[in-house]
Amino acid sequence: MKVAVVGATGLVGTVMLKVLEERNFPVTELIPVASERSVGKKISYKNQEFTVVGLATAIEMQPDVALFSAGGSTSEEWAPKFADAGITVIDNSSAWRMDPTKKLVVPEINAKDLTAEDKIIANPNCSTIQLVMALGPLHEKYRIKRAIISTYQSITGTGVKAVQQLENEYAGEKGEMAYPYPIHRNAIPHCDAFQENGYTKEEMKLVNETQKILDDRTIAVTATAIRIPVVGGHSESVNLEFENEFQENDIRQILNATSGVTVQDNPDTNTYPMPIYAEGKNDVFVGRIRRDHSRENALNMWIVSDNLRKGAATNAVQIGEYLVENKLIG
Ligand code: A2P
Ligand code: 11C
Repeated sequence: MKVAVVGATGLVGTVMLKVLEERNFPVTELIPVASERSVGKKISYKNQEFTVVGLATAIEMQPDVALFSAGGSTSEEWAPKFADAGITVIDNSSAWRMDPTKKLVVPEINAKDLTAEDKIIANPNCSTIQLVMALGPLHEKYRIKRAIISTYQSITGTGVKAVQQLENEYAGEKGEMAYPYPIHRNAIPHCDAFQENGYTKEEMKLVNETQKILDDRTIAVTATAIRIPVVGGHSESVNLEFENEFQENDIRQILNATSGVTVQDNPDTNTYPMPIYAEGKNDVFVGRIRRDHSRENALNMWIVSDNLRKGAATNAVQIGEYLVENKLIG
């Protein structure tokens, strides 16, 4: 496969390159793509050097697949141009996710919907991916009526500027601010822009993308998204109400049997998921699984995952793997 990585110099693009290499994706030629500022720079992949090119050159080089993570406006403008040239785009931005003509894919849940005709495939938002990894198999068995989510999100979700802000604040130095307030020693109840309805875009992504991926608009979802001074991954406190009765141990068993999910749940040994341990891993970790005694058929749990991996790069590469394995590209 000739593989283009658009945004190869960025936070997610860098992890995409790492994940392609780690998972031994069948890359015959790598095409790193970034803005005009970076054209000519060298990127190392499997101990070989590749030269960064611009978007138009990348199309001329005719890759089989292009993984995009260069922001929404780049995807909006360029993904259709790649697709028109017969290149399959796996897009990590929010540009195409809610477009009814595009598939929004978490491979463990809905990759089976993909066909060779899907030329722009959307990769969901990080906090949505880790959520549906746990909700998907439970919805299938017990039917989720309602989900209440509170997130504790890593600064890496905002980008390099936010990482720099936290580092400056640790060092007691002034610098550019990615957030309207200090993030060190703080919790900011504001991820992405506010919308007219009083919710943030991040909160509405959790609502809309979850319903689309689980293919059920009747699930009631509500969310509060919080930014915290953590680097390694996003955490989520999740309350679910099911239509059907369940046993706690069956929930653990179902989640443990789900590919890509690891249950870490033992209060006796202080075992529960945390971002410092999820960082650098591809799995979604679930713990603190317990019945919510305040309502019928209700459950609480805690979900943690590396937002740059399963929340972005790993999920995109897995979509690529599915396309290769099922001969939908190349
Ligand atoms: P560059 O490094 O040349 O600016 P991050 O998500 O970490 O902010 O990174 C964004 C990525 O998207 C970078 O690789 C960046 O390249 C790339 N990018 C930003 N704007 C464009 C653009 N207009 N065309 C192509 N790539 C872009
Ligand atoms: C965050 N979820 O942590 C965001 C980052 O729609 O892909 C990714 C934004 C997106 O702030």
